[in-house]
Amino acid sequence: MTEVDAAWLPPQAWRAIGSRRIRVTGSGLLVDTVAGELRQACGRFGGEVVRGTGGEPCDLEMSLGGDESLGPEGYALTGDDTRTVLRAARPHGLLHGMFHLLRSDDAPVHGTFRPAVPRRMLDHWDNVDVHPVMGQVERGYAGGSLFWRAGRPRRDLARVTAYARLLASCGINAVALNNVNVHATEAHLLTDRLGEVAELAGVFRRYGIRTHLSVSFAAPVLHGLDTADPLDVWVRRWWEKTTAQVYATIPDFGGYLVKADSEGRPGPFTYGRSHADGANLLADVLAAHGGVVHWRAFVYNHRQDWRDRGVDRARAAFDHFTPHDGAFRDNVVLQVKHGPMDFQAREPASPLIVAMPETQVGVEFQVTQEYTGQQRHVCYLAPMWSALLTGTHGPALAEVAAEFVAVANVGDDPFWTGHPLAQANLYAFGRLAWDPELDPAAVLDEWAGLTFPRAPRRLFDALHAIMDDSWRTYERYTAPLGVGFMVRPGHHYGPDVDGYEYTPWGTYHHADRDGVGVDRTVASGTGCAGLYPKPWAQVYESPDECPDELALFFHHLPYEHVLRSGVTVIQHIYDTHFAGADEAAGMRERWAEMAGTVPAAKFERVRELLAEQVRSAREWRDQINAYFFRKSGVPDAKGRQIY
Ligand code: GCV
Repeated sequence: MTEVDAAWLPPQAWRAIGSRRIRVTGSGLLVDTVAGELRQACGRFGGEVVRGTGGEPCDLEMSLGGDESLGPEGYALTGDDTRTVLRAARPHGLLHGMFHLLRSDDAPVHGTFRPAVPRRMLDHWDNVDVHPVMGQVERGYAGGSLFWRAGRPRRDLARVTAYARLLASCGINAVALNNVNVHATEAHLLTDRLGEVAELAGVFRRYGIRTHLSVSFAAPVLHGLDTADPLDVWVRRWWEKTTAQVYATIPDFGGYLVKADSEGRPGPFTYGRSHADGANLLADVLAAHGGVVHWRAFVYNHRQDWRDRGVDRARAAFDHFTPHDGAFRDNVVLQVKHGPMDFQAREPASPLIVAMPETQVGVEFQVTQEYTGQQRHVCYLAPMWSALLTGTHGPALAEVAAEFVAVANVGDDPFWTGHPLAQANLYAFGRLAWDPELDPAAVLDEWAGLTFPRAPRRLFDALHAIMDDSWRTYERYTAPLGVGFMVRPGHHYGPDVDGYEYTPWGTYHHADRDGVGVDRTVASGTGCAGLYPKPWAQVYESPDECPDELALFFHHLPYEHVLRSGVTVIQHIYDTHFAGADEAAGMRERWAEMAGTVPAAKFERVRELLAEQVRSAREWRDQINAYFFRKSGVPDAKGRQIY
């Protein structure tokens, strides 16, 4: 069996902390986890762990009893070159503090640290059975599930433990185990297969991570009732009884995640009920046990007529949910994808996120790279998330989000994420969810420092050169100016400009001989621009003020329209596609120079995948350029080859 990669927690990353004399005081499961981790590190690097108070002072003191204002997960670090003191009000704070010391590699740290939001969650789209189209993990690009294989639990608890440890170290504290598309077999996880969930929850618990489950809104019907109507008394009783059993088995169970009335999933619309009715039923039932319901807002018409330009998928979630602001219980988290469409490489923020002041809103990101290279392309996503969180081209999502959620990118691949460099996206999601103000390049430094301890400086320089701007590189060679999609329907890999143009999915670019883009203005289009608060509604409405990055998301523009950059739309398309493909080739060259600086298997995997990225980027370049040259008839001002 191939050895599993240690990702960002290799033994060497523990060298500094493992050579200290450490006192750990306090008790409880998480304190034991901390002490256990430290004992292992000290066993390797010559340090020592002492438990309890009294005795000789230690050079690292970890204790409970810190200021209550630190909250359930915060911690305070003080000390000098010789002695460090870590205090927390609760054991979870000690766990986070320990990992902080690890990533700061023994440099003195001072300060108090608390997460920006109380829940930082990963959603797994893992199936129990292998789905005939979607496989073991829906939109998974890293092999099979860590939890199930071909209908049975894997019970590789050592691997799940290593995973839980990785997640805890970057600040994740909740996971949903199974796909939001809950099929027949998976519906049993809530009932007669609950034991499998309990086993996994036991592992995650040791790292301060609560376990949640995706459930089907039609679960009562799947288990014998003739309705799932949220206002039906028997339906409520069914959920009460089922949920009581869940908590009897898993006392710290997190709650339910629901995709309802979305892409064919069952939901309250079947019974003429609202999404507030549906979510509140589950919320009430869970509230009795301290649980929450994550209710997804990804509700749109996936059977629309492409001829009808009045229907706009980008408005759908806003139109469905804003009338219900204030109607959801306090333990409902409305989980909204970061953009109004579907995890494209470039979208504006979803207008819904900033339009629900009376609702707990969770922002959903996609760490799995469905539309961003499928873990065959290097695409470091932290700069994209950071821009959305801090509001580079729109409202700052971090200012309104009650929590952050992301779709996981791991599998049973020896490198966890298929592409070894995609590990950085998982790490970065956790870190930005903890602190959305972090600089993505600094997060990359942390990840690289932990992953490649004591590697030569030139490796870190190369990783920055390859990864820092890789999201923009990916954007350059794929769909231009925020128009989105242009991928192969179904699997979503590689270019197919018109692949979705005449389909019912609501994902169009409207290119014709004169121009391209979707008119979402209030003046002449779908009105989506007007759903944003000031100043963004006006900014997006005006083709002259709209950021170039979103120009074709909000406007149908003539090819000769001059962008804010001073370049025409058509020339921008040519220039960025030539540049993006060249940049991908540059990444491959830079990595080739790194032979010998990283373990051979990791080097080789990245080398192979970069070859595929270069091939794919060229294909994107040539198909997009050829398509728009043929549509517009406008030649490239620089006379480069277009087919
Ligand atoms: C889990 C997109 C993906 C689907 C996914 C869906 C969702 O449409 O292609 O695979 O389903 O989003 O987020 O529910």
